[in-house]
Amino acid sequence: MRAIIALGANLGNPNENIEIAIKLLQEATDVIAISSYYTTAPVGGPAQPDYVNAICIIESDLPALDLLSLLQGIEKSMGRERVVRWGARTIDLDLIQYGGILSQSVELELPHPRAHERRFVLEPWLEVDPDAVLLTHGRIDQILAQLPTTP
Ligand code: A4P
Ligand code: MG
Repeated sequence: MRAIIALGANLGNPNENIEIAIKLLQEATDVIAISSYYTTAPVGGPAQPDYVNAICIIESDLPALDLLSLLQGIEKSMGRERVVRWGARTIDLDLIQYGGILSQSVELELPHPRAHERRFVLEPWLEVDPDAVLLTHGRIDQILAQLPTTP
């Protein structure tokens, strides 16, 4: 199944952190597309540096919770500490969508519940898949066209 992974970083060397996370993903899974890196203004949380965001599309047969654990393992190995919700981070790996899975548990919500309102997710995703559809909200080119320009 195809999984959409959103990467974000705004501490240390964000570009390098995204690059390392993608390398680790490539070692563990089948990465089939990588977007450009986007510099984005922080959304929510306390005052914090700008982010670098990107999207990877991977192909995986793992059960969804195992894929989430894999992403969290990469975060952990890169020294991510969870301190403040929506606060600055060395690396964040979110599972945006995985095949046709709909999940509403706290541990794993699929599709990601905030993806539809986030330019920093939708723009890089559109770049690597112009026909992408967010299961809960429809075509992402149309969602993006309706979003306000400042996130
Ligand atoms: N979880 C549930 N569903 C998922 C999912 N689909 N993918 C649970 C990943 N995790 C999921 O995540 C908290 C819990 O969410 C996990 O234990 C997992 O079981 P976290 O990564 O520990 O915490 P977080 O990332 O601080 O919280 P959250 O709610 O994921 O934050 P967001 O919504 O990802 O926002 N601005 C810009 N410009 N760019 C960014 O990348 N990122 C955030 C983080 C805020 N502002 C940003 C950016
Ligand atoms: Mg997260």
